[in-house]
Amino acid sequence: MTHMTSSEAFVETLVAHGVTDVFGIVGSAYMDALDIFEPAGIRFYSVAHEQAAAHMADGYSRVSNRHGVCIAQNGPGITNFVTAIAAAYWAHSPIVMVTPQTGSMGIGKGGFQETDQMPIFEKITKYQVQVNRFERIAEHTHRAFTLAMAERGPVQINIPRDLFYGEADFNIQKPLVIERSAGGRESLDAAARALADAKFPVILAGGGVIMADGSDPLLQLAEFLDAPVVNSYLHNDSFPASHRLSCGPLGYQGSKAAMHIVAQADVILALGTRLGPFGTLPQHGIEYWPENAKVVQIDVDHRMLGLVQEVEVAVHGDAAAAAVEILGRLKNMQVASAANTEERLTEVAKQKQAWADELSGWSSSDAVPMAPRRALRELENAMPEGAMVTTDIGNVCSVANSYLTFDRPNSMFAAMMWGNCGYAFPTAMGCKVAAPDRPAIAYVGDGAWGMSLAEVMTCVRENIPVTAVVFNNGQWGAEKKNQIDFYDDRYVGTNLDNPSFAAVAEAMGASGITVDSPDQVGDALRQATESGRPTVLEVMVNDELGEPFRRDALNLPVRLLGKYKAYEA
Ligand SMILES: Cc1ncc(C[n+]2csc(CCOP(=O)(O)OP(=O)(O)O)c2C)c(N)n1
Ligand SMILES: [Mg+2]
Repeated sequence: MTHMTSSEAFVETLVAHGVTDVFGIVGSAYMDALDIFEPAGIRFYSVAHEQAAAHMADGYSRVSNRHGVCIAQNGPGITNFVTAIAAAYWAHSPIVMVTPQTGSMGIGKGGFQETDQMPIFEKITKYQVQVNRFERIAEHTHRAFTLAMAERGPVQINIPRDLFYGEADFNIQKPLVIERSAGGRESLDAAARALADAKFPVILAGGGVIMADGSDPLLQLAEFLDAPVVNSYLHNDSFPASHRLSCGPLGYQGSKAAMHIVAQADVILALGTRLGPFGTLPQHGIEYWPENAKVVQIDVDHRMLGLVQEVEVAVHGDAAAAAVEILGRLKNMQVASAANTEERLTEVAKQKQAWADELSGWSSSDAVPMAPRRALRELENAMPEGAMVTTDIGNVCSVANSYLTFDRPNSMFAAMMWGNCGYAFPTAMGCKVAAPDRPAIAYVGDGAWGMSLAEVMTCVRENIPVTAVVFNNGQWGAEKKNQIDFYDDRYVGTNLDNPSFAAVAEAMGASGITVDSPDQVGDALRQATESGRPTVLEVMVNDELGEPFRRDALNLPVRLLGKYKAYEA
């Protein structure tokens, strides 16, 4: 026990948990703690909007597997976090969100900047705690850090602002690391049995593989079985793309090779994935999910087991540890698929080649301004070594899924199932802070860029050299596609009239580059990522749009009232 103030105890707990970077906007509610961040070895990154601070914490934690921390002023500063915390929840990011609150003597009186800050985050956090006495600030903060990592998601520590003041004897605990197990013995046995008996096993590698640092065990298991590996939706970095067994991602704008291969599986090992409903929807007109295949699902969160798909075997375990255990068992078993390895590998190679050829055919337009697919192909070809790519929500960003290939984990950071426009740029900023030696590149549509561009100022001020690739097609394209397909080309709110985003970037003190022809793209990307400066690379593309997100979820309009009759399909 050491005698200190509660602000000191709070900051010392951050230090004990290895915190070196915190994202937020200054506020009087926590200024007493903020004042000693610097001598504590903590850098405070001041952003333009609190949503960006939480996205930065998200990117930071996703790339580094460390906690991301964000903080803001009570009331409006905290409510500005909501969208980003929801995104982090679905990305399983261990974020500690510190939410100073109205002072404890004023709570409930409707004073300044007061709202009940706990219910707002109830459904998008793994754990919430309100500090009830200043003497408990270190204990509660420690608990929040522990559970953010153990349950893999955002947690909230709510601190009435007066509780940053006070003196007491505090115990600053060191981090409690809770080891994950491989799963129960019987379910691991059953998993190995199912894989040993499989004639065409396919591994579906999810985000859990990356979070568990399981690349190596997965590789060994896949190679032992010679089993093709497909990535779960938006986790294109869960298995090395250049590997002979890699087939690419399932889901929206994914790889046809992956789909045709998974369709042939009699056993699917779903490793570290909840098998989200969005990731197995039909694509490219292919109903690829093999309804009769046995599914062996491994997830560290038991609530995800069997949630979306009926599964034959459910293993409640860590993806890496479970892969090791299963491989150990398989080595002592008769493996049925060993009898047809050559056939299976030939089929995998054939499907991969067919998809590569088809995609190249789709990506060969010489149009100026560019066809989006050509732009995406040029970017893919020029992608720098070790790049971290974040992707936003929009038509071009979604089509990018076919053109994002990685050989190392922790390289792709999509908006995942929250699907919010405005995710990619601040998330890339957080990635860059966590991994300054790797290029950070955000793919963003021009509509979504309007939500993001204020943070270019943050990049300049805080020296965060991120490259934003802005696909300028003059439209909120993904939604316009729905108006084209379902609403007879009635464009309401989907056309954009943009300024020069490169010029806007220059005015903010960053670099701005505009390209409109395919031969300029590679050089521009290299220039941007090698410059060491925050850069907005504005890519002028034509208005071509890929298949919509949710054709399955829209109906043709029916109008019953006479005055709306002309608005029928
Ligand atoms: C915060 C938020 N608002 C609205 C939407 C609905 N939405 C999905 S895609 C999209 C259009 C994106 O347009 P743009 O960023 O220009 O990319 P494009 O589709 O043109 O490639 C919109 C508005 C969303 N996903 N998130
Ligand atoms: Mg657009």
